[in-house]
Amino acid sequence: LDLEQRLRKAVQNNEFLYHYQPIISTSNGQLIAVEALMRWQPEDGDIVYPDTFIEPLKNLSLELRRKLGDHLFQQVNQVQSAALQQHGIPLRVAMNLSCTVLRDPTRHRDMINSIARLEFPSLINLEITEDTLMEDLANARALLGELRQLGIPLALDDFGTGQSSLNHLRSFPFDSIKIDREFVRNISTEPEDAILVQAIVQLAHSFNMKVVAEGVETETQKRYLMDIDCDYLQGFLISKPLPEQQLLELLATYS
Ligand code: G
Ligand code: G
Ligand code: MN
Ligand code: NA
Repeated sequence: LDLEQRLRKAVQNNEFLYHYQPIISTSNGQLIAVEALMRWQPEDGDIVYPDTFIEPLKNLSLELRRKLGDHLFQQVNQVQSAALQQHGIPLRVAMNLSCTVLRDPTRHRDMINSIARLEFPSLINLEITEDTLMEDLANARALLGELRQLGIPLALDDFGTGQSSLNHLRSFPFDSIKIDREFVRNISTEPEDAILVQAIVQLAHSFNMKVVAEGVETETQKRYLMDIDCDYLQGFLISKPLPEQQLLELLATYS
């Protein structure tokens, strides 16, 4: 079977799942949200990461992509319910906006309806990468505006590596930006990157946006990010992305 045929079968068999990576606050160390990251667990094989399937998934039929979306929202609903029941934690989940959803206004409805049907619709954040945003500015403006009206916080993802103009920071209703791990990686070795990250934090704050640093792997990076008043941290130093059960166990240590 070629990849596309295998993906078709995998969606039919519900072989996709989310792993969840914690995002913590620099001010008090509390877990403020988790990012849902897609994984493929074939019935008889090793787990597969999104770089091999995100693009080819876009070629599946509308029906299958809808089925996948429904399945993933069901998982989010399940982990949020379990977090509340087991630990009394209202778990905020950040989901990544797919560019196929963005491009197709009929799927804007799907997205809004899927969120509305959750038990905790107000505990969803959406992340949109600079490149996805740039691909379709008109549709982005429509969908992001609607989501914002529903009270869904929006993050500009992979900030600094994409094609977006700084102008979009103020013309779209973002609540936060996520600094790409490319910049975070070199904070302690490249003075220019350290300066850049500090400038991004200051710029974001002056627009009343929060800042998440991605890819935080070392204590040195964490210390620097705290020194320059970065709001939130995500990365292997805090936690790698975890399967649902492991995330729920980790939540026990936060409650
Ligand atoms: O966790 P990982 O490194 O495998 O994720 C790589 C990238 O794949 C993420 O940064 C994100 O852009 C993309 N990705 C992961 N999960 C999803 C998802 O559910 N939807 C979309 N559109 N992209 C995702
Ligand atoms: O949406 P986005 O592409 O930013 O998703 C985050 C991706 O980065 C995920 O694939 C996740 O597995 C990966 N990741 C998360 N934390 C770290 C980290 O500290 N270091 C590195 N190298 N990758 C990370
Ligand atoms: Mn993301
Ligand atoms: Na990102």
